[in-house]
Amino acid sequence: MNPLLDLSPEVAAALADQRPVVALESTIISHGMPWPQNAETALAVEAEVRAHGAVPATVAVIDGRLKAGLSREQIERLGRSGGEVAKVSRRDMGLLVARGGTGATTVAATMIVAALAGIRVFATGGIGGVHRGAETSFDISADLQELARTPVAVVCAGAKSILDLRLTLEYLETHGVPVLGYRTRRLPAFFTRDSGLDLDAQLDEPADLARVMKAQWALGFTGGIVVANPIPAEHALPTEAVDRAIEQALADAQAQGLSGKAVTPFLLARVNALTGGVSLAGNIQLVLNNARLAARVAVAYSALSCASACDRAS
Ligand code: PSU
Ligand code: MN
Repeated sequence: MNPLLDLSPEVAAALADQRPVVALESTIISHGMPWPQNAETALAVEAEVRAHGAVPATVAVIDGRLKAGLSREQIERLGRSGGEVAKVSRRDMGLLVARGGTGATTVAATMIVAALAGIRVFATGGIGGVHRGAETSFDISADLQELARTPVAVVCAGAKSILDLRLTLEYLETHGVPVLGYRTRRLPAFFTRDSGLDLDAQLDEPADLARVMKAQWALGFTGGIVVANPIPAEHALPTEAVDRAIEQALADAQAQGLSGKAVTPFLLARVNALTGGVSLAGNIQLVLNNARLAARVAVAYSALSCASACDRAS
């Protein structure tokens, strides 16, 4: 075990017994949603994971320590601090640990901690990606590079179309990251079920997803997998309303001349503000939906791993 990493007792016990565990990120708490819905959602997501047979491990950096499994107080601290707490991706981790600081982990940093802990499944809302205009800004989320190198399956509702979703898929293809549609052949676009972009693979059962994970890592590949799980139809938002808010948010970001790690949190907050309660409700529902699927995938993956360990033993 990495000496910088602390597992909560519940997560440690589950991993020791090879029971299913699902990692959860914390930038979605600090930068993805407003207080108090952010902390309420994080706790509801943990409950959803438990209700479907897995142990939740919410990840953050607290006082210079990597944490897999947070207390309610720690989740509320991240929720209340909102955008004031550091947003931690791969390049920020060493610095924060050295300073003994506290921060919320992005998809990339959460994958790193999950892999250190031995957790193979991770649920979130949306991943980062290639930003629109990346050909001049070079703004490509470190989440994509992490997916290329770290062996964790990330269950998400695709990505928000604040990004260039077509280029995001191209980038993932170049880096050998499978994007598996759960009961869909199209990349979902977070608030909406269909970005119009085709995927190569549709898988209809958690066990099918677990078998791909197992095969991928049995091949010796070190990278991750994207599981794209569309927002439930009854919670999807009207495409036009989302598109309008996103165009406005992008224009506002450009007017402010933002760059670097500030871009995504600004766009997320702006889209939330422009679409109001409707998008927040959809956002909460899609995260719960991803937590549910991730728990089922973790259960199926544990069963497979146990079965093959038992094969070897006999
Ligand atoms: N997209 C969302 N909600 C989020 C994020 C992205 O719809 O909360 C967060 C995730 O933590 C993701 C991060 O890993 O933003 C990506 O930031 P950047 O684009 O700066 O890599
Ligand atoms: Mn960026």
